[in-house]
Amino acid sequence: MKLTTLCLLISTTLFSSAVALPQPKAPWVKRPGHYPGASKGQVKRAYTGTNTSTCPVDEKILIKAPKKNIFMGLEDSEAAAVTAFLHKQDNLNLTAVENATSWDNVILLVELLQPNKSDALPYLNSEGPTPERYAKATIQFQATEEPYIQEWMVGPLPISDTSTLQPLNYLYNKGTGTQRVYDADDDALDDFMNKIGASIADITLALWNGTAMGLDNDTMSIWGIDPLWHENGRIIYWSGFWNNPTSFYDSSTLLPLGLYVKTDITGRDPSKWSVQGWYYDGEFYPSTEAFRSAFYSPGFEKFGPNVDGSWAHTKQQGPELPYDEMAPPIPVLPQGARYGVDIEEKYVEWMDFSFYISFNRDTGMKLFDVKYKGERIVYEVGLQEALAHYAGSDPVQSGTAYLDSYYGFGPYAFELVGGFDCPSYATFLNTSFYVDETTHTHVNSLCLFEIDAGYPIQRHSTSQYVSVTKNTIFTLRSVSTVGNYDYMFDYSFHIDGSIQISVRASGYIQSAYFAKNGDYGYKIHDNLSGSMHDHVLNYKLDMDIDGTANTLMKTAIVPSKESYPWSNGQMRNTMKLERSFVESEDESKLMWPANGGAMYSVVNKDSKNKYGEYRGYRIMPATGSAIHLTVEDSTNLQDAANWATHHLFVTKQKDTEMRNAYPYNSLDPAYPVIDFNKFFNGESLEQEDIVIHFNLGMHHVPDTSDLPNTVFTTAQSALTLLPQNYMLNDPSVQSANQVRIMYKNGTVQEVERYGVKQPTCQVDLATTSTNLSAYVGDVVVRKFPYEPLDWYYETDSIA
Ligand SMILES: *[C@@H]1O[C@H](CO)[C@@H](O)[C@H](O)[C@H]1NC(C)=O
Ligand SMILES: *[C@@H]1O[C@H](CO)[C@@H](O)[C@H](O)[C@H]1NC(C)=O
Ligand SMILES: *[C@@H]1O[C@H](CO)[C@@H](O)[C@H](O)[C@H]1NC(C)=O
Ligand SMILES: *[C@@H]1O[C@H](CO)[C@@H](O)[C@H](O)[C@H]1NC(C)=O
Ligand SMILES: *[C@@H]1O[C@H](CO)[C@@H](O)[C@H](O)[C@H]1NC(C)=O
Ligand SMILES: *[C@@H]1O[C@H](CO)[C@@H](O)[C@H](O)[C@H]1NC(C)=O
Ligand SMILES: *[C@@H]1O[C@H](CO)[C@@H](O)[C@H](O)[C@H]1NC(C)=O
Ligand SMILES: *[C@@H]1O[C@H](CO)[C@@H](O)[C@H](O)[C@H]1NC(C)=O
Ligand SMILES: *[C@@H]1O[C@H](CO)[C@@H](O)[C@H](O)[C@H]1NC(C)=O
Ligand SMILES: *[C@@H]1O[C@H](CO)[C@@H](O)[C@H](O)[C@H]1NC(C)=O
Ligand SMILES: [Cu+2]
Repeated sequence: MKLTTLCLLISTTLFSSAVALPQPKAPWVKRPGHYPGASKGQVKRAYTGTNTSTCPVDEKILIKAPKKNIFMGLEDSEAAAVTAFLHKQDNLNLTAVENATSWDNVILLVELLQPNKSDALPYLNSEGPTPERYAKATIQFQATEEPYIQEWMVGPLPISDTSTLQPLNYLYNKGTGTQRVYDADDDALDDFMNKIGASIADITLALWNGTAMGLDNDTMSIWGIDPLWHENGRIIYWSGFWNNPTSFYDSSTLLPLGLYVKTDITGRDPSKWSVQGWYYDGEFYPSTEAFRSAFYSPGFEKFGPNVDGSWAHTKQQGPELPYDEMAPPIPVLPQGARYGVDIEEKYVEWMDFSFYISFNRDTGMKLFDVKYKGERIVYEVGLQEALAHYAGSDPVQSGTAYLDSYYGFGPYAFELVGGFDCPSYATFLNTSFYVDETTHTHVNSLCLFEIDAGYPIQRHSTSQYVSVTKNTIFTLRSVSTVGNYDYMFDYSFHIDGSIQISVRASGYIQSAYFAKNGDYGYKIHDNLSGSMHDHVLNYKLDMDIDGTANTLMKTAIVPSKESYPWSNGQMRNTMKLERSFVESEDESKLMWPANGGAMYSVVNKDSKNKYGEYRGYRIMPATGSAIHLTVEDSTNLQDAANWATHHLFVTKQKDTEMRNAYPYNSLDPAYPVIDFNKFFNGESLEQEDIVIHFNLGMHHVPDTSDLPNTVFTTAQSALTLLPQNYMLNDPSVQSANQVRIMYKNGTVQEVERYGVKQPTCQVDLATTSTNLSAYVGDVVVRKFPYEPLDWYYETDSIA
């Protein structure tokens, strides 16, 4: 399918007539080598300037989506109408967020309720009506001794006399969309922790010449585990002392001090909260008095702090690299964008691919209705949850297992930096999310771009010819900075029909104090341990290969002993293929086999190619190492993240199993609102609408190279969807951006460019680079009361 729906071409460049100039000789510029004794370096400057016309680099192709994007999210006005509707419901007893205390009921979220596949698919196939629109509202009820979160369904939209408010339960296998909240009183908790800090100020001053007691001149902070522990019916919060950064650099997670306090914060009356003990250098002290008396006893060993400094700062430092004052290579679009975008509908077409983008608070971007050559291959693909499970000798590292959709990937998908995060010529799209009765818009927070892979997709040489095909990749990218970490999410499309789904992590590690932590991390700075942890990021992948009746096929590659009619009665040690199918949910929790010894693919058994093989898409672990959570039966997580136990899973698609994780599961891990294990009830998976749930991630054992920030090189993981017997050949042969050079006895006889001309126009790089002074951050619009014209700038971060 070409860009058939093309309706408008915008060009921002002017064309002038071409003038042929004499070709200058390539000059050589003499430069000194950087190292003593190095020979004089030479830089070759090549000019190919034969055409003074300006390249149409800014040309974009605007297209119109074939259908309205029913997955995109609520319009500002819809979210405002739903918010107002909720405030009118007396039984909800809501207080406007701006006036609410921790004892008032508040709206946490108003968002589009993702339509059921059973309604969306007929619509996409033009066999059914537009699904009715509903909003999902998340409300925190806290005007009570036992606060809880409850999910509601509001609709149909637009709000009218027929719109209703109903509890939203069908998505939640706990039975109801409700979750107890055990930390509603966060301001009171801050006060409580500050009092604890004050109670041992003599010790913090003696140890580190500072305090953590809520004063402006504090030099330390106290924070700790997530999720909270539920210990014999009590709510336990372990927290640690951390030095504060001394500049704007966000280095707080690199500055642990090695002192930890255990508190019981059960219930809503802070006067009943208590200190349960202290931990320092391998010793547990059951009370503040016990800790103080040990501290003032002779022989108490005191260790130094971790102190902020340039070692923790991401600025240029150290000797300059050779030639590094020069600009590195930059890509340009010599003839404008080669993809079409419907900006309103967030619909994209590139080469033979098309897809819709959706965006939500919990998990950021998702793709729907991904088609290749006009046929749907993916109904839905997107992140479900991201786990960072730590371990350590101290209770804070040991007790930490972040489930990041609690914080949300949407709210932290900040504006991307043109020329750094994405090529400056990328198409940037905005995203929006609802928080505190406002809609925040992150401008330029998704980017779409084509780029050369840096290596060809095909080549072959003989004594007569060489043929090589360019490898151009089309990528959709977003980055979410959830606290200390920056997750970069990519969906990359390739001209061989494959799609790569990847995640990379950078930003600050969460580190540990070094004392007694050698079994849990490398020592990476004066008093610092790198705190080992597993990142496990779960994705839902709902492929539809030639319809929804699909099966997961396994082609195992196994060693074997065989005798053949021609082997003269001898057994030969060899290998062979073993084909099988994942038959039911009783056998659908899967591991990638050792030595890459099996290929899994989604096939339709009713759809064979002309050679009798099933047409399908293979699911292949790509960059990095495919992992699952190392910790077995995690004490921190209990049943909150049962999707982390294996590499991949297959389940039968159900409207009631839209998402396999719930953002507030971590509030009560033993009683999760969505328990992924309950998806497995023995149902047949043969020729059913199946869903793959796969994990990306890495075992992260930070070393000195994680300072000041982790680099994407170490922390990345990907999975590739590859056509397998899907077409009758490799479709990249369709690309005209290949060359065949015929030669004989050292003489070129023919250069076949398949009609593609080498661009010769001029690019003024000054006009193509991003104006970084125009970076803006978040744009916020109030919903209650709705004030669309009175917007303002405000950027959130997890503090
Ligand atoms: C918050 O309270 C103030 C003072 O009572 C009131 O004027 C204002 O309207 C309230 N805000 C909202 C959004 O209800
Ligand atoms: C409604 O909420 C207020 C606090 O905003 C609380 O004082 C009151 O008791 C609540 N009413 C009911 C009926 O729960
Ligand atoms: C989606 O499907 C479920 C299960 O059949 C049903 O209970 C629910 O009402 C449907 N949701 C909408 C928005 O139609
Ligand atoms: C302790 O901190 C105070 C205030 O920040 C500072 O003036 C003083 O020099 C520090 N003392 C030492 C020994 O570092
Ligand atoms: C910090 O501020 C408090 C109260 O203003 C003061 O008593 C204390 O001396 C200050 N500490 C330092 C180290 O300056
Ligand atoms: C801890 O850090 C201090 C400086 O802050 C240093 O003097 C001390 O040697 C360090 N201790 C260890 C065990 O590295
Ligand atoms: C993104 O939002 C900004 C600010 O509201 C607006 O000016 C711009 O046109 C939007 N861009 C797109 C591609 O929608
Ligand atoms: C091959 O090229 C060389 C040098 O150009 C020439 O001398 C020779 O005759 C050529 N051989 C044939 C078979 O064309
Ligand atoms: C010069 O570049 C322009 C713009 O790309 C192109 O249209 C034109 O054909 C080029 N002229 C020559 C002589 O290559
Ligand atoms: C870059 O953006 C800033 C802020 O919007 C603006 O003031 C400036 O004129 C822009 N510079 C150029 C070269 O467009
Ligand atoms: Cu990490």
